[in-house]
Amino acid sequence: METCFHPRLELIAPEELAALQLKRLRASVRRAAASPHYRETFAALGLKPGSIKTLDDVKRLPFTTKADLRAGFPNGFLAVDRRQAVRLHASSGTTGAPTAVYHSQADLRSWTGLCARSLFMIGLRPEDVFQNMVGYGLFTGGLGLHYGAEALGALVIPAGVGNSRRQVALMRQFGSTALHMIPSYALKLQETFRDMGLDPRRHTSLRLAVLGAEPHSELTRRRVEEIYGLKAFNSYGLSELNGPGVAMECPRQEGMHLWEDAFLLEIVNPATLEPVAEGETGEVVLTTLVRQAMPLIRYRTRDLASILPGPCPCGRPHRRLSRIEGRSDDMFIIKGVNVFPMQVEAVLMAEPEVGGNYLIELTREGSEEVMTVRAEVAEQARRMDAGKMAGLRKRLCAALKAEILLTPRVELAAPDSLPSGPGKAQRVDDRRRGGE
Ligand code: DLL
Repeated sequence: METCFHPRLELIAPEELAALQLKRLRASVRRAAASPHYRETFAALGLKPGSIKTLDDVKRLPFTTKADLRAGFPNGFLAVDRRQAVRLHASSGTTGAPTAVYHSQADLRSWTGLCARSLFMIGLRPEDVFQNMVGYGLFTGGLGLHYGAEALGALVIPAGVGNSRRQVALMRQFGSTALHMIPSYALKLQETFRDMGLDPRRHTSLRLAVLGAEPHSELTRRRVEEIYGLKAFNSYGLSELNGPGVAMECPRQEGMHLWEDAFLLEIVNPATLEPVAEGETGEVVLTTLVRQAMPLIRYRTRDLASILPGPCPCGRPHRRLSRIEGRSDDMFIIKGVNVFPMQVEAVLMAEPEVGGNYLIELTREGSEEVMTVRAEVAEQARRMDAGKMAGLRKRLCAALKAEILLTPRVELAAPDSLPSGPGKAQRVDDRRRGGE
């Protein structure tokens, strides 16, 4: 089992990191060429794996998309004998064909190492009690950080999702000090504390939280920190690239260190696929450097982010990703204007009288497209009078107009009245075409 703090890899000198990346890239491309997908793609391009001589040569390699993974389902990307694969994670396939990701023993060891390293970085220690409140199973959030926290030596409670009263009871019975949660659920769970007559700040021993798996703003992080009285850290990953453990914030809370000894990072313009200028937002593209069962070359994540300029004061040379600003495929266009749900969230969370849950509805009235933002008010604003309510609506309309350049309808709803579940929040309900 790898240890949790790797000064050799975490504090590696930039030129040594580049040399390691090149060595690993060359090996990864050779391994990938054993899979049916890359064998065919490389052959079609006349590309010999041995011809990769510099890190810049990665640009000669083809991109890989979710559509490729679907077309290759189930075994098109498998680069080893099936018997060497010991774990499968897969997307559900409810919104399209499923995708499958295989892991070998060595892959699980290195994924666990990356998760343990990420958790150690934010201050998790063997004396901590880590309550893992995300989904186990095909979803990678649960098992990924579970094994990472165990490897680090913390006591892990595999609580899984939902059953909020039980979650609160577990926190209190076992003195949980650290939580792993999806941010929308973190906001939701405060209602359960309230219903149970408990204050998370006074009636728990919490000090750390890992928030990930869905986009959230800085203001949402601050709300979670305030509610629970802890430090919350942004954690990024995706099933195709293992899951959590791809990038995590360090205690500075200024961007997420992407583990560049395990992933080669590019940020490209999603339209031209050319690299963006330093500091500019683009699509995150990642190449696995150590994965064996299923290497992925230049995987287009669809996630939009930028690289924060300059070195991090923590000393880690691994470059820092900004918050994920949205996905190139969750942007919607209304009345010709491009809108990301995160822009709406940032406006809503800046208003203390707005609660944690909201929904954007897109409908059509005759030939007119209508955008309605339905937001729950915060518990303390439940009994707001009609005048105050109208004032809040007006403020939100104006702030949204300034942010997204069109004026949506705003409807305020009672606390805990909009649909919500323990999994990733669905923020947009687009009913403009036949209930899509
Ligand atoms: O959500 C893996 C994960 C689990 C990451 C737990 C962190 C914590 P998928 O279900 O494949 O895997 O979804 C991956 O979720 O492409 C992003 O669009 C989004 N996402 C993940 N983490 C963040 C984050 C897991 N910190 C997709 N901020 C990714 C914004 C995130 N979006």
